[in-house]
Amino acid sequence: MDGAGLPEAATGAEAPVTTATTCAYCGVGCGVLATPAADGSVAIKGDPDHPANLGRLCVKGSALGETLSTEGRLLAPRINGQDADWDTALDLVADKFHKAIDTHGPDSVAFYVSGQLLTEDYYVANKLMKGFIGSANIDTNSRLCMASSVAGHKRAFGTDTVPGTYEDIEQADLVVLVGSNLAWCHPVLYQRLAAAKAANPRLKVVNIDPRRTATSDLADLHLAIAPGSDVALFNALLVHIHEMGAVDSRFVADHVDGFDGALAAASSDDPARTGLTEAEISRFLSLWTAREKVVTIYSQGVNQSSSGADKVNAILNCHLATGRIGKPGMGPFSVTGQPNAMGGREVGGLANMLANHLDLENADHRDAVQGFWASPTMADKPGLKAVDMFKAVKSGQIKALWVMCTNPVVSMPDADYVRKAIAGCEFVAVSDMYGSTDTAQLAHVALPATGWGEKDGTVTNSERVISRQRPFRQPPGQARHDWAIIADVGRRMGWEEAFAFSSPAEVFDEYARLSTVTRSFGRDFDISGLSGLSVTDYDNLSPTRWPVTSGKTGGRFFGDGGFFTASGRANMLALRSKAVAQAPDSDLPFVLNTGRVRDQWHTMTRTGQAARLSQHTGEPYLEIHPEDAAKLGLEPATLARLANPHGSAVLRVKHSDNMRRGEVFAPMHWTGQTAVTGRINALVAPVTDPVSGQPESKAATVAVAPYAPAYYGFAVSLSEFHPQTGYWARARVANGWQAEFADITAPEDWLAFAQTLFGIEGADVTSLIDDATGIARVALYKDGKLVAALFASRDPVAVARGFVAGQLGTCGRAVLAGQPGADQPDPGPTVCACFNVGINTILRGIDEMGLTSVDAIGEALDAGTNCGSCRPELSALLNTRKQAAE
Ligand SMILES: Nc1nc2c(c(=O)[nH]1)N[C@H]1C(S)=C(S)[C@@H](COP(=O)(O)OP(=O)(O)OC[C@H]3O[C@@H](n4cnc5c(=O)[nH]c(N)nc54)[C@H](O)[C@@H]3O)O[C@H]1N2
Ligand SMILES: Nc1nc2c(c(=O)[nH]1)N[C@H]1C(S)=C(S)[C@@H](COP(=O)(O)OP(=O)(O)OC[C@H]3O[C@@H](n4cnc5c(=O)[nH]c(N)nc54)[C@H](O)[C@@H]3O)O[C@H]1N2
Ligand code: SF4
Ligand SMILES: [Mo]
Repeated sequence: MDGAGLPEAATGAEAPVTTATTCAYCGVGCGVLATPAADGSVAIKGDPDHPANLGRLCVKGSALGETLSTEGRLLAPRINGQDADWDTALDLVADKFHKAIDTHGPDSVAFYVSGQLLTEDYYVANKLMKGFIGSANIDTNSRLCMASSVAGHKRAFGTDTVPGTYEDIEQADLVVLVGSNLAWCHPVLYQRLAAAKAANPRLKVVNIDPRRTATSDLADLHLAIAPGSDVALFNALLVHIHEMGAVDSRFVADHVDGFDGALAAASSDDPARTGLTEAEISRFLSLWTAREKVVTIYSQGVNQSSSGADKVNAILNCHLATGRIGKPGMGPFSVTGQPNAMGGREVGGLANMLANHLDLENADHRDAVQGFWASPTMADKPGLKAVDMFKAVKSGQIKALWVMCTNPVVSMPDADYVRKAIAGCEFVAVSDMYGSTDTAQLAHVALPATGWGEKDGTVTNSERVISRQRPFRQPPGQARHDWAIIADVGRRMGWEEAFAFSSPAEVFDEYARLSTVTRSFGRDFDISGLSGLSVTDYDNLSPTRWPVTSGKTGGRFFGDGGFFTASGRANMLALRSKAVAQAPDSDLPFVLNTGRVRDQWHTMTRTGQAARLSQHTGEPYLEIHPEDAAKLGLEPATLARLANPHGSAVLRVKHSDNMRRGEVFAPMHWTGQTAVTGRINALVAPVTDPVSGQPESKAATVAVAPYAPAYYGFAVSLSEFHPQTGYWARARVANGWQAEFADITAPEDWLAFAQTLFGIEGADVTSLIDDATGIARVALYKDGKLVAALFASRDPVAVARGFVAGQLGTCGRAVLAGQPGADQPDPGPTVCACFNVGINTILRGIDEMGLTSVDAIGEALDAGTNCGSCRPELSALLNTRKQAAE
């Protein structure tokens, strides 16, 4: 293949062709209709026929077409930073793995993979490591995400089974959201829930989260629980269920073990641990027992905890005791994060699992899979889990590491340690779409992978629905599919036949046929009915819920028992809440909670490209209660420095009475590329749940202090620029780039600073610099157009960001004012990213146009009428104004 091959923008340029595919982002798994146009742009719509979304999309999904630029894409393999051909690169990978295995054994190598791989990619990676290399050192970022739910499910049900479907959420009379910010993280499910609530006045929503979030807005009851104490709350619920006679004795007698022990342990727990008042707790308990149809949705506030698996089982205990599981409108519901988090669990992507929900520790299961694979060897013990894997990389035990489709230098806890570990490893291969991620930069061999829109395969969403991701454009340069890269390495390592796959359909067929072999074990995961699909059938596969056998397709699990333990009975576990693993003390007095923002996806390699998605939150921040902030002398919009023995960060201060005192929150998205001091995982200790090995990403302990810069700055430019200051954060704007920055010493010469910052030669410069007040404003013009501008002051820069960025490429004569003229009111920071409606516009609409509902705002200003992701914020703005008026 030709290294200089230029990406083709789209296939089928003559007549627009619409491809039905699945969203690249969250585990809701929405169907997307993509229509490439002749100019290379791609129109995106929700697929009305997909059961997950029925035509809806959130803001990230609807912006997918804006993230398809080939800028920054890896277009050819790279060896030590130099372009190479595929043969040389893959020979090198195969050779390094081979040598390590020959000299040090199979456990000296490792794969660290991802819930964003397609099922076909994941299947081939797992087969190569477990069946041919003969080690189980393959772990995935799902360890950071779903491992506690997997462990909880297995302990209770015998398998990792999600019993219900999305329709249960709509049919319920009570939906309890535990550690889930559904409004921002599973927005289409949130919209389905909001619509169900509007249609059914009996439906109540409880939200259990230490923070008040956009999701709390829909809740009839928000419980600001003490971090980590969920087990105590669900134990109190189990006791209450018993006291109120709400136990389903029949279901328990027929299908459940461990009831008495679980109740005894629950009775000895202390609900005061939750930090909630008795009245709050009893409101929750009575809602639960007054309604039969209860769905409990839980996510990372449950999983990412040193008691994550226990939290999961404490929730499952209550559903098992009441038999409220696997029936319409009832059940525990672990929502998955990544588009194929569920598929990865099915193929056995975790270090302690085997393919098809079989057990690595079970010799019969191993033999069956080995026989099917006709493989020379088989891993017979669990491999290293993510945190231990990177420890083994650091200690030198792992000699060759292959990272695929994940960015651990940013997303792993103790991220600075992980960066050092990878940098010091003898051999590192990284497969990614982009070459400059914090992790790919450390690779000896960087392998260009295809991305969404190019990839071809299947994913499974939170409700067990398998959907196709279909390609609608040519891969750029020499990018190849992940399954093909892995299979090619397998062949080069000597396993020609086992990795002779030539299409994703062939991989999928082998995977489905594995079910026909293993179904004798009677596990939940069985897709034998999908074996033998022709290539056309595979291409046309419509969304299908597993199991798929000759006798059964889809449905729920466990409504009539039928658990997958040896006895066929579910287990209730005896649990007691534990003290948090990381208790704050006088040196590290704050609990640091971390999570997501509405419009960014993880390490922002894709969402960071869409200017529209950066308008909602363009900079990393620290949410802190105003009283805590006042004690520390942290004014809004100043900067705070966080530190603990693992690392440090500098973040913009955001006062918020949504926070409990003593707790702070920061988003997880920023990286060495977007805000070097915003990499929050530098501060997250590698503390894990002892059962699941999942890191406690939600409860680090930190010290917080003002970061007192000599100046604050804000700049925009048509061309990309990287501030080299103590603090900076970059984001895209419609026409170029913006950056916030600050430093502890001020430049002596602002014009020279602007010159270095922007690197633009021969511009006409207009400036306004006052050394006495510390105010500096510099604008650069070329051919009569504004190409860059800089604003600095001793206090946080008070200019209208949107206005300044909007001046780029125009004559921009008024830019130095930093504000639009009186005739053009400043819309303020974006709330609705679809129609670019700012907060000031919305507040003016409420105050001056008398808009009193979210729908009225939509009618007057369009805000919230497309994807609906901002509707919770619109409603919060209405509430603020209502409260102010009272
Ligand atoms: N916009 C956006 N959406 C996404 C993603 C994204 O990057 N961006 N990522 C996807 C992925 S992979 C995932 S895993 C999901 C995650 O989806 P969520 O789990 O909903 O998101 P998080 O923000 O990580 O955390 C959820 C909440 O847990 C709360 N929490 C913290 N500690 C506790 C506790 O001890 N108890 C309780 N009850 N709550 C606690 C936090 O305050 C937070 O509001 O989102 C998916 N969707
Ligand atoms: N502090 C803190 N840390 C967290 C979390 C938290 O809540 N708090 N959440 C954790 C959770 S739940 C998750 S899921 C992780 C996510 O963390 P990561 O997986 O590290 O985040 P992503 O940015 O999604 O990384 C995906 C990478 O794969 C690349 N990529 C995209 N598509 C493809 C493809 O098809 N093939 C290949 N080879 N590469 C591709 C992208 O460019 C990107 O570099 O973060 C975890 N870390
Ligand atoms: S809710 Fe949004 S991010 Fe999640 S799958 Fe649907 S469109 Fe994609
Ligand atoms: Mo996740």
